[in-house]
Amino acid sequence: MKKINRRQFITLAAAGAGTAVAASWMWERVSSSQLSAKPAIDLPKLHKSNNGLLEINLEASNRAVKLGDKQAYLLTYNGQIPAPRLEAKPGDTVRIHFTNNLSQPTNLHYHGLHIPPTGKADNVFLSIEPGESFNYEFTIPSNHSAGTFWYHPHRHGFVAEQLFGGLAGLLIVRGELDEIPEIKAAKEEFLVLQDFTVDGEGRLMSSAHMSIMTGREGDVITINGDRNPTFSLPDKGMVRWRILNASTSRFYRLSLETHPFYLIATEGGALTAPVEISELLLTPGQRAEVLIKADQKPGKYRLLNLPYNRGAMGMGMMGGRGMMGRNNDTSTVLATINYGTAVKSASLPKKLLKIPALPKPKQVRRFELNHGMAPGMGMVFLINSQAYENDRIDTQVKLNTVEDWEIINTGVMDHPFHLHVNHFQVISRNGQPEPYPAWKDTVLVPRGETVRIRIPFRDFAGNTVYHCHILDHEDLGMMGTLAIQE
Ligand SMILES: [Cu+2]
Repeated sequence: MKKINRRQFITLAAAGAGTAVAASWMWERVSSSQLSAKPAIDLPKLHKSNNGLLEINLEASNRAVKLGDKQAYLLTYNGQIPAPRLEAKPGDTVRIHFTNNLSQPTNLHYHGLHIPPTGKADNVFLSIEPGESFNYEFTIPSNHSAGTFWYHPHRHGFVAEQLFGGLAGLLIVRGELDEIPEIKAAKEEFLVLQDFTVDGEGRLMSSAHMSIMTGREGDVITINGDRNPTFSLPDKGMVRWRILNASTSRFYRLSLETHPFYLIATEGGALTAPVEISELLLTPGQRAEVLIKADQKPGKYRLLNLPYNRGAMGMGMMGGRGMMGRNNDTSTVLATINYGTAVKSASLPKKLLKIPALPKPKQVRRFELNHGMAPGMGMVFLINSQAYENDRIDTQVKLNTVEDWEIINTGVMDHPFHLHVNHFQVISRNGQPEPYPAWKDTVLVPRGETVRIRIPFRDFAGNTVYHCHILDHEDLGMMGTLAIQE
């Protein structure tokens, strides 16, 4: 990884101090009388499938929770931040008895799962009203990839607000990747990255105060609901981190002091071989699995979030609070790594799993991402000059075909493009071939750039969506309906 130079160190130290001051000011005014209000429910944090069935009750509600070492009132699944982790295997049935005790309509999206977009499965067109229940049920295909998937609300118009309230949890599919000996031997950790903005009483800030156009970012970053948690690494051993960016809009550019990451899986599952990287950029919605070798001096190392500029609306164009660019020029410390007791030296796997090349398709479609003004609506975010409408089919494809989609960002901000139901491979960025194959469900399309992806539409017909995973942009129109036809 890159060495941090002296100037960056000073910036880092200053940023750390500033964050601490702001955070203590923000958290101080939580009164003790609120601590007993609506206690969090004490339910398991992990639910595993048993005899081919994963069955749970899941309740979305506003709860008092511990966020870092303070009290906050967030939107939760089963009273937990992050939501309980679900684990299943290919071939398992998943049954979720879902109750909406929020004050808004909601639903569940099973992000990254290759399951039907219809009925009681990954159906984002459902609207579950306040007080209503719905029984989700689907089967994970027996040939489904192992990987780090997740669940979160996807009721159009409320997605950003509900994610920002905390509604997100991991959904792990265990399979072939987990059986590779070197990976099996590694210590496994799950990192759910979220950011929050709450007022002095620990209550969520209303969206009116948020930078909706740029995409709201919280002042407090948490990993698994903690601020700057410590992870232990077995000395000379290896750790496997499974990282989810569950933030509404924030990008994370992760770097671990003096340690490279060995990337072994992206959103759709395993790579063909580990890829050494010094930094890991994760946009909202993206996941990555990395191995870290604890092969240096025992001690403490910091996991840093390096600056990243994802673009912003100009002041002249928008004006007002919250329309400004983000303060993205400083690094922050997200976690601390501590070497533990010595174990025997671990080695990296040489090979992972196969990724077949997809046939070059005849059908190439173009999707232009941009924004504009709509009469009566103000700023809207557009795909091919259109804002999302729920009764319009934007794209029709045939089941069991492969297509190339060329996604062109002509706007002033970066947009992570997400497709439901089917994984895809990135073919090229600005005409440059992708260096290694990978299965993905979310790809960053930086401003001014063009990304070509290749998608096999397999197994499931029905309507679903593609959209920007800066969820404020999605709610403000940057989504389209895809009809997959038999
Ligand atoms: Cu966007």
